[in-house]
Amino acid sequence: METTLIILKPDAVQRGLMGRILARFEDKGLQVVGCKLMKIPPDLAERHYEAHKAKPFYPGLVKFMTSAPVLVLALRGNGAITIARNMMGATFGSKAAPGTIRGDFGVSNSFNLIHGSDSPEAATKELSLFFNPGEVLEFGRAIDPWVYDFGGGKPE
Ligand code: IDP
Ligand code: MG
Repeated sequence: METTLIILKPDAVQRGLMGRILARFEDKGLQVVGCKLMKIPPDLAERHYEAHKAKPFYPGLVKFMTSAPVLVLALRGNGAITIARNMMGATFGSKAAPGTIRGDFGVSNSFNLIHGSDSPEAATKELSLFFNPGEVLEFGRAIDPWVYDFGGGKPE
């Protein structure tokens, strides 16, 4: 099972879209194993987007991400990282396909509603940035035997 770090960005929280976006992930079968409403401090936003430090949009991105509260989520499932990225859609709201979160809920390229880890390495790093030890939980769900086929011993 993989765990990915999702952030519902300030625009998603301000526009009252948290529930509708989270419902998509729950409907898909991904498990919420961590959840935190927070205002990101500037140093944390800078570390989270470290890879983009040299990009022209970096200062604006850090300003946006720290401008108002966000909802930080840890989502778990088989292939959760790729599943969540596909559900998010392309980076720019203007280009994201209909049916995706960015494609359905926004038109802006920088205010694009959601962040999701893009690799297992990024997920490990980002989860440790936003969650303290013990804040990402391990628990079974009553629906798990219907979400996954466990006939072969592991979830399919
Ligand atoms: P991703 O969020 O789809 O992984 P990245 O390329 O990692 O996209 O960029 C991180 C974030 O930086 C984007 O989600 C978006 O908010 C912002 N961003 C990326 N490219 C641009 C740009 O060209 N103009 C303005 N903002 C951008
Ligand atoms: Mg990225």
